[in-house]
Amino acid sequence: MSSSINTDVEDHYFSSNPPPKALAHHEAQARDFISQHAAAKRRVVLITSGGTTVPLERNTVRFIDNFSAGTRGATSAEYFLESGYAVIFLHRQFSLQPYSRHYSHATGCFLDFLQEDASGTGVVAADDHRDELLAVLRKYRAARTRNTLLAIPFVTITDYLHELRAIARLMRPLGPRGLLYLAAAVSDFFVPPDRMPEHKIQSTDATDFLHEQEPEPEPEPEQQQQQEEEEETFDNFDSSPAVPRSKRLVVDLDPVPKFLKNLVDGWAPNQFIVSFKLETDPGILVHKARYSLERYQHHLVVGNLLTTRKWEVVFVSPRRPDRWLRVPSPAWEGKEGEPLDAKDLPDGEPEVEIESLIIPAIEQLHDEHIKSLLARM
Ligand code: 9Z3
Repeated sequence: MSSSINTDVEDHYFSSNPPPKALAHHEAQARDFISQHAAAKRRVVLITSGGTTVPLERNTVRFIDNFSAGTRGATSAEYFLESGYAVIFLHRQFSLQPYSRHYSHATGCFLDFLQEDASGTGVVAADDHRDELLAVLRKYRAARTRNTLLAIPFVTITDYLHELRAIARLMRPLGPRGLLYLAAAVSDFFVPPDRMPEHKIQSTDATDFLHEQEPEPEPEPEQQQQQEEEEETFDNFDSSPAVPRSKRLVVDLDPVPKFLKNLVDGWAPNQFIVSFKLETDPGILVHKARYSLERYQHHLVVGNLLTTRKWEVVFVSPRRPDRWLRVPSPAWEGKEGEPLDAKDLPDGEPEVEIESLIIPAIEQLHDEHIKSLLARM
C-alpha cells in the first residue's frame, strides 16, 4: 500500500506556486548552519512548527488557518538542544519560539516579569521570576553562542512546502545524523494560483460598475419578482435558503499534493523522519497513524488528539507495538494502553512537559537508525 514518488506532481506544484521572497536567503543561512554542524559531526534536527495558512486572495486579507500555537515545536526544540542537537526551527511567523515561549504568550504581559532596580534607574527581573528567568536566559544564550538554533519563518502552505523541500535537500550531506520532526499543522486543501483573485474579495456589488460596460436595465416589476423568487429558492438544500448563492462566499479548494513520500525517498533519503498525526476522534487515531506510516514508509508517526495532546501521545513505528507516552498523574493509573478521556484530564497544564518524554524516546530511535545505516555503509 506504500505510495510512490510522483515527480510530475512535484514539478507542477513547485513551478506553479511561487516560492517565498526570502527563500534564497533562508537557504544560504541553512547551508552555513548545516555545514558548521556537519563538520562537528553534530546531529541536526529540522523541526516544523505552527500552522500553515491558505490565502484566499493574492493581496491577502482573508485566509484559512490550521490550528497550532507552536507549543509542540517550540518546546521540542528546547529538549533537542538540551540533548546536543543543532536545531533548524521552521516555524509559522509569530508563533511560539523556543525559550521566549515562556514569556511571550504568558498570561498578562511580559512586563510583569520585570521590576525597577533598587536605585530606581534601571530594570531587573521581578523577584518571583528571577530564578526561572535566569535558567531560561542561560540556555538561550548558550544556543546563541554556539549557533545551535536557526529560526526560519513561513506563513502560507506554499512558503512552508518550498522551505521544507529546500532545507531537507540541504540536509542530505548529514546522512543518518539528520532528523526531520514534522510537527507543523499543515493544510490539506488550498486555492491554486489560477483560481486566486488578485484583490480582496468583495462582499457588496458597490464596485460592479467598474467592470460593466453598460448598466443593466432595471427589470420589469414582474421580472424582478420572478428573479427574487428564483434567488430565494436557489440552492435551498441547506439550512439557509434565504441567502442566495450570489451573496455567499463559496470557497472551492483543491487538495494539497501529499509530498511525504517525495521527502522520504527524494529530498532527505537516509535521514530519520518523524511525522505527527493530529485527530479529534480517539477511535481512528492509531489506525490513521499506521496508515500514514505504511503509505510513506518513514520511521515514526507520533499520534496525538487535540484535547489530550499535552498529556499523551502514541508512537507508531514499523515492526514495533504501539507505544503510549503519558505524563505521570494519579488520574490514569490502571488505564494504560487506551487513549485518555478528555473529561478525565486534571485542570490546568501538566506539571511535566510531554516533550521531555518524547525527545529522549526519539533520540533513542535515532541512535538505532544511525547505527544500522552506518553499519550498512
Ligand atoms: C501535530 O499534531 C502537533 O502536535 C499539534 C501541536 C499541531 C497538535 P500546538 O502547536 O499543537 O502544541 O498547539 N502536528 C501535526 C498536524 C498535522 O497537520 N499532521 C498531518 C495530519 O494529521 C500530517 S503531517 O494529517
